[in-house]
Amino acid sequence: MSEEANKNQYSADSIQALEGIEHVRMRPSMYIGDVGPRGLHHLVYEVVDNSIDEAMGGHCDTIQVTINEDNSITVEDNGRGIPVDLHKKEGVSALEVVMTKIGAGGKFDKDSYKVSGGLHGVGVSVVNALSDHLKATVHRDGKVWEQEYQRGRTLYPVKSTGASDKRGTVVTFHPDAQIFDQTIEYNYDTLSNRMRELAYLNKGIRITLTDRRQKTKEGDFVHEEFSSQEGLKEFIRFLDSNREPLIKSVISMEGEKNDIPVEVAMIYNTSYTENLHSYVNNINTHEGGTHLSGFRRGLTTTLKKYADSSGMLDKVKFEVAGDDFREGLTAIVSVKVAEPQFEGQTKTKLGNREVSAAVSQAVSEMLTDYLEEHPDDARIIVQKVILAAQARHAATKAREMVQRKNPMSGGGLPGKLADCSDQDPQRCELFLVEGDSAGGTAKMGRDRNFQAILPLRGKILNVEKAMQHKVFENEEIKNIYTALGVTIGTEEDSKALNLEKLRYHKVVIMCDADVDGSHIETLILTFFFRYMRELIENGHVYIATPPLYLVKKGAKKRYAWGDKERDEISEEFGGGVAIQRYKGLGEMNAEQLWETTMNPEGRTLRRVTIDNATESDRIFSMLMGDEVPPRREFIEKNAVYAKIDA
Ligand code: 0RA
Repeated sequence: MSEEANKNQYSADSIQALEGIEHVRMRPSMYIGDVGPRGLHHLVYEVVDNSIDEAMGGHCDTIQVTINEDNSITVEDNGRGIPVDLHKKEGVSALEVVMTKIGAGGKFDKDSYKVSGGLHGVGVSVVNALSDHLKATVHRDGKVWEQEYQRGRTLYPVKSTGASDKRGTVVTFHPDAQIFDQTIEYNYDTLSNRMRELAYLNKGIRITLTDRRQKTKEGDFVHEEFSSQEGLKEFIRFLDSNREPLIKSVISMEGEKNDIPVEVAMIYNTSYTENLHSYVNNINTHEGGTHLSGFRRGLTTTLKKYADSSGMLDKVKFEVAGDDFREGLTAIVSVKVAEPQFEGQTKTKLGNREVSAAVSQAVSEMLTDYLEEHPDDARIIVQKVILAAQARHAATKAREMVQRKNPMSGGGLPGKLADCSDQDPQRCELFLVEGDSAGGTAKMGRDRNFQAILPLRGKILNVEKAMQHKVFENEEIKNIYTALGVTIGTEEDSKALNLEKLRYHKVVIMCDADVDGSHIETLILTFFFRYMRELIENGHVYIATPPLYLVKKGAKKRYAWGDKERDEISEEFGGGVAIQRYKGLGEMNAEQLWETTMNPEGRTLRRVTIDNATESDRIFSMLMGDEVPPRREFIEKNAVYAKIDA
């Protein structure tokens, strides 16, 4: 191509590219979900996914992720390097096309096996458009090539800057504060959890994470390395590290059915909770979908067939149903789908019909073999299933009690509930308050138009260690169901929560700001997590944050939520202040509680989110399980809050 033609072509295409970039910058949420912390971290996943693809194609084995001092991120791999030669159709370097053409990423490399890609699979050009600066460096064919960009626009054509004996791609980007106006600060734990997860999901790849903003006691940068030889098998052991296994080893399989790669790993433990995690193209499908229903079906039919033929069900008088096969089960299903259709509220539910049968068949084959080869384990599993069925029948009775007492079915509201007068759930708030005395203060301090109070007595039941029927028989828990107006069981799913008649759209947990309070808060959260997860997923659950101190000098008074704030106020007041430390809600009078914690004008409510269900599950099983030492350490670090968005 002559230089002139090249130029013309370049300008025509570059106009299109700019339109794409402008669109991304105008509507970033369409591409990355949101512009809060979630979207911010999504940028990293998007870039890492490209390297994962390269690794899955067998071209690289190491991906290094670095959080730099200025919150820019560097992702480096030792793959083939993004091609830098002329892209015939576009008339510029292929590197430039990948980096600037919105939508080019996925279609670029047709021949290679390409199924990964971020949640929206949008490609690195979107990251570029949303970064105030990005630099791409490619080591390829003995040379180093680079190009830099500002808000998605090239700063200069791709150039070679010297020789190189390496291979690979390095991308460094700095998120644009004009787009991410809440924060551009990366959270180490969030990235660490995701990199660990990716290492388990893609065995054999080494992923390192370095935080150049933080140093360890030894003076090194905070750093972790993740790699897994056994993949999902190891992931299961990690997830269940705080639970007691019921069978000796993790059951696992890996294969391809109807061109769909399927990987499954599972184990039974002695707990009563079902713990299923599913992934499509490395994306956690929180809302499940066809792969998960395929797994359930395969599991149920295979176990049922085995149980029937073994004669173990002969003397069982009650019906054994689907749910019973999953009590104490921890499982991961991971599939790769070429054109995934994501549905559901958060677009994390797989819709592709063909996947269901593929997973179901894979699970049946895997499990049939396992049961035949491990008759002892098979017996233990079937026994557990029978016990679960028995408990479920007891629970059904207890649950019917919960439902009968529901206000909509005429049973009346709990006596301890101080309800609000407004009838519109959208405006109404329910405060769950620890103890009768704080409950009394809250009743006096609230705005009774839209705020209701439900005092809970002392420590509520630890649902992590209780069988289902015990949970439904528990007074405090029954009160929560009744007050909220939610019922259990829909046509589709006997365990699903029915939120149609939810009476309050904000459910606020209000506990003392001390160790006991945080324990109670964790117990309540555990209950919501295990029994009312939809309530959390729909954004209805909040945590109140009462102040820790009252700083006073003469007529001046201010509340403080931390030591630093306390000292700052004290300094502002010129010293000589009186400081009151609030040990509990009960020490505040009604007016103070209103002012600081309940009044929508000045309070801080933290919405509880499940941004990582896998990690939340592990944490709840640790916090509430049998093993005391890790729990103590964890509560002391107060990291429960790490799972909660401000
Ligand atoms: C397409 C073709 C080739 C490499 C890549 C894509 C590639 C992309 C990324 C993104 C991050 N790291 C990457 N590494 C490689 C190379 C084709 C060839 O060399 O024949």
